[in-house]
Amino acid sequence: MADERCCRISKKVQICLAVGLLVAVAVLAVVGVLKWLQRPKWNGRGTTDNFAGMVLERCNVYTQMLQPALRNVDCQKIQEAFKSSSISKNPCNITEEDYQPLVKLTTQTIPCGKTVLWSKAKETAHEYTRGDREMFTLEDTLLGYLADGLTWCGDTGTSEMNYRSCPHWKKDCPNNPVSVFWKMASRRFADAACGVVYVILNGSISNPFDENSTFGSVEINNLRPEKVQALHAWVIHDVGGVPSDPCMTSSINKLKSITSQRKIAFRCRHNAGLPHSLRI
Ligand code: JS2
Repeated sequence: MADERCCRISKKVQICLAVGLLVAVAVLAVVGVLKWLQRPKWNGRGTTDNFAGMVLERCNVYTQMLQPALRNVDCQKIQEAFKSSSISKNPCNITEEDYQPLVKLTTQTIPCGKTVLWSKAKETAHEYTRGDREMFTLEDTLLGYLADGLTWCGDTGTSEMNYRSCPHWKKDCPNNPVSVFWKMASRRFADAACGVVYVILNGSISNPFDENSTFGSVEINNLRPEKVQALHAWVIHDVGGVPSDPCMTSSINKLKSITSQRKIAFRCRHNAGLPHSLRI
């Protein structure tokens, strides 16, 4: 009798354990699927927090304080145009056309002889133009100032920016909002340049001129020989000095040959640290 009861109890315990196990497996499976569904869609970082607010604030600072000549620019419209460039669009199929409304609202003329390009020397270039407000890197123009350092992307089927992830140019796709923007902006910046154009290069790396860089693949090829008299390269190296003249390296000679083929005069100077003026 006691054996029978004991057997019934152990059967109940076994059934309870089996049901509990099944429930646990089901819960784990649901959690796993939810996590998989919520995983970031892309490999790049998501839209910068408060993207639209940052664009509006930067636009106001630039047009009211840094370049008051642009004080009549409509920053609200610029904010809207920037958002609309990628909102509800496939972030791997962005085109330069998507930025045309923004470009039209941020049109700006840079005087001849005031364009500063750079490659692997962003901070040095900006340190220079912060000291000489008459000279402009792309990031010193309104369009570049709005976007510098920011990330943004949307997605089809939603009117929200994607703050979780955006496409990485290599791991996901090249025609993402940020890469297309900088290629378009760099191309336009170089195309509009006139007079003597300056470029600041990094003499502390083995290859100061890289044909695959934005400078080497986009900007150098969009300088117009009929408007640009010369390209003056400044190769800036660490104060520790360099054993030989960085202007005589194969890398710089490659740049020289490209400018020569494009009928643009070329000059190279090198300096340990920032020169007091690029214009010598
Ligand atoms: C700025 C960004 C971002 O002459 C310069 C600038 O006009 C720039 O637009 O393109 C040139 C620098 O590009 P390069 O030669 O590839 O040098 P790098 O040091 O490798 O800089 C890569 C970034 C160029 C485009 N770019 N420029 N601010 O926030 C920014 N994000 C990207 N992708």
